Amino acid sequence: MGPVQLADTRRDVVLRLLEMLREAHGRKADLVVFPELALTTFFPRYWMSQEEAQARYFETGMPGPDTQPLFDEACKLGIGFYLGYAELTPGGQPYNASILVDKTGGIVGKYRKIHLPGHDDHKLDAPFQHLEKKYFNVGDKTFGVWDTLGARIGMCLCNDRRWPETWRVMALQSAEVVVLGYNTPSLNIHWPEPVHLRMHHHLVTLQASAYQNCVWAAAAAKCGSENGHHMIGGSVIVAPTGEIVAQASTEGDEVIMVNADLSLGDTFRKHVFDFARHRRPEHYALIVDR
Ligand code: ING
Repeated sequence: MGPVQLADTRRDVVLRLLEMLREAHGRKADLVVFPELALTTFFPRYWMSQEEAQARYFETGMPGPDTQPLFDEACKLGIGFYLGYAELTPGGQPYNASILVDKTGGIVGKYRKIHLPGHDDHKLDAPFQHLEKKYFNVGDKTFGVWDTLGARIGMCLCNDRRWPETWRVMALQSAEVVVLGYNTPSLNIHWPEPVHLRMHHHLVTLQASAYQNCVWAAAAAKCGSENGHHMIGGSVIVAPTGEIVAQASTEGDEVIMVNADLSLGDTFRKHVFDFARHRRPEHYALIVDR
């Protein structure tokens, strides 16, 4: 998905999401993966008060008036979707959240981002901020897997994909597919990182994680330049073999698709990564204890 500018309304964005949903349906897709924080610009790049952020960029209801058309169309077309958005709970708690919606337009799963990158202070000399630690709580439940749309589907969000624990917790729940959205700035504000490394780390992470956990991975970027702030593209679908089977080539609204054979993960689960036979959790305590 291409950029969302500060001036773009949720209505503008939902019209774009509807277009992509219809194109995916036309290509016989069962599930569409939209990006993280898909309804607005990536606002954690800006310093503002919690109150202002919540008033401008958070959803107090899902579906809400602006997103209801997406649920209605999905139900009419008989197609499910993953959507990332900023959630403000009825109790006033803010999360970077995602939902899994089935072919009846019902929300079957909810996830709240666990690995929040960046900082919570105002970095005055930085070209932009990355304030997820300021605007969001850490997710309140672990990575989940849901039986829907004919598969066991796990969800995560953006930075979560960089942490091996994310994938293993879902694989230990027998996930067959992991879906995620992301917003990844091209520029690293902490050290002079060559731009090509952003894409390399994004892809190598997904390829290794899909292979090591015997899952299909589908990652959807919000990318391109948002009010002059560029984010990498590279939306991709990776097979359990670790091979990239589809990758976006633009930084605009673009649908990539694969007819995923879920049994492709079986041989890896039966042999190389037969967790029951080969894993030795008695030696892994440091991962949880530290
Ligand atoms: N964005 C980035 C991501 O994990 C980041 C932040 C980029 C962290 C590169 C480390 C390296 O893709 C979000 N929203 O998590």
